Amino acid sequence: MRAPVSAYIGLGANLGDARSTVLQALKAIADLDGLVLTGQSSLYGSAPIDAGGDDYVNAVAEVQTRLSPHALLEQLQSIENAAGRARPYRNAPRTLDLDILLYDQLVLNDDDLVIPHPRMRQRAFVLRPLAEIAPALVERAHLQSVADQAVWVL
Ligand code: PH2
Ligand code: MG
Ligand code: MG
Repeated sequence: MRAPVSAYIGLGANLGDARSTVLQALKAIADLDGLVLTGQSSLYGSAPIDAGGDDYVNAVAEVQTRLSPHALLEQLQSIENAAGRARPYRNAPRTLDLDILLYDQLVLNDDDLVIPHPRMRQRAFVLRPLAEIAPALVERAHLQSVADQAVWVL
């Protein structure tokens, strides 16, 4: 079996009771086989970026996992689907979005999975919660470059 590695998951929701969906998703992640939830950020409110709809609730989780990146993605998608996730168009308001941000030191460019998450360094709603739980992984210059994006601790 593969040795456990650290991975970081971005959580987001802006449809329905977003705060409770994100909290439930953190529990569902913790309950997955093949990983241990080792950290979770505060919940953050954020204005939608490149998207419409209501303000988002965002958070970042840290896991130690033996799942492969694709196996982890599959588990996260099943949690999204259980939360009623629909995909009518790109960046549509969503009941739950779970994105793999980082997986150990891996750089992956598959059709269905790109790691590190390609837009994470331009998004304060990822960098702020990630910096809360893993400050060494977030460069000050990146945080400064997204300082104009509205993100607040809930
Ligand atoms: N997710 C997006 C697009 N825009 N904006 C905020 N504030 N939070 C998100 O989680 C988010 C977004 C696509 O996944
Ligand atoms: Mg996303
Ligand atoms: Mg996604």
